[in-house]
Amino acid sequence: MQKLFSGVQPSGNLHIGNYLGAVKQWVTLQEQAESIFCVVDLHAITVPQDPEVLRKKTLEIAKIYLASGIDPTKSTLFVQSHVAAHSELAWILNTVARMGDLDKMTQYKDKSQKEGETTSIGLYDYPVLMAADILLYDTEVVPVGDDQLQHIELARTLARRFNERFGETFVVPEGRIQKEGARIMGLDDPTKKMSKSAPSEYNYISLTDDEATVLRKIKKAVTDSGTDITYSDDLSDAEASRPALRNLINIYSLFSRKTPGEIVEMYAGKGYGDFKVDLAAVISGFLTPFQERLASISDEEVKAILEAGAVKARAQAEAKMKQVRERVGLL
Ligand code: ATP
Ligand code: LTN
Repeated sequence: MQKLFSGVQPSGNLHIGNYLGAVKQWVTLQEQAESIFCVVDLHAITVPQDPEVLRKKTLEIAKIYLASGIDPTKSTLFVQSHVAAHSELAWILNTVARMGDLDKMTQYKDKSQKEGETTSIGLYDYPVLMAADILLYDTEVVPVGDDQLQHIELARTLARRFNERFGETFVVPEGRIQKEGARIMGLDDPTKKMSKSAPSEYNYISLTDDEATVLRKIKKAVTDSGTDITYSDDLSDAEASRPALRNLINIYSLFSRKTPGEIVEMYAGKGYGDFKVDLAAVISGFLTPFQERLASISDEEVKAILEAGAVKARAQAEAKMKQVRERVGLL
């Protein structure tokens, strides 16, 4: 079986972009691969977090994995900071990574622009920690949204460089992007990806939004000029491809299993109003039962699953670290 690893940060509210771009495909992939899903709390603290909120969010993300259909009898679920090897390997990989590698990272460039001089070293080093997450477990496939591809490229570079310098130690991993859902755009700005750190709540639909909130946000979502429902694959023509509507149709399609073509047909002769009310209903049709499952999982239950996951992960990670320490020459 192929080995798979992925993770989400316990920061902000998980939105439908995170679900459609990442977690949804994990549920299918866990049937075909030996899978590890991690709540990456050490990544979250690269920007300031309130300690109480961070603890709560960490449990919430794990519950979201479970409510989405991640099965702890098939996959390993754990919290990054519970396996110390992640930090240890990140340090060793820091001595293999180069400033030139990290200076190129667009996520760092974007995020550090906002914070200027106060940007943490952790934020700069974030991709090295991510490489450590992946390389510790001989990971072959890393399913993510397309914004993470550059980080996976770094993990590949570090694996190869380490192997060349110290002998074959790490598997060179591959990123895996799902075609649809790879990039859900912001509801208030279809030129940028939906993001949980967006300044306005009208940018995203959170997985915990109730029916009324979903309807309010969808009604407020920007649309392109024009009144009829069309969908074009020609992204080179901004006018024809109508990116705002295209994004809404994609969301509709992913939650309803109807193709964009079928959706366009359903709304022939109708306007944005009908379309938006139905879209909100389709989203809530997924979210309501999802939220019921989420509410039914107790803290105790999820903590026990995470503890068992950490025990499994620690054993694998420790075996790899033994090899790494020996290769590097640590006594
Ligand atoms: P932020 O935008 O605040 O940095 P985020 O929303 O990107 O956070 P992450 O924890 O960084 O959230 O990402 C979790 C997973 O969700 C990653 O695999 C990422 O690629 C995916 N993802 C994030 N945003 C989107 C999106 N708009 N569309 C599809 N996938 C997404
Ligand atoms: N940076 C990733 C989260 C992440 C991750 C990983 C994803 C941390 N470590 C290892 C896959 C594999 C993000 O989605 N923002």
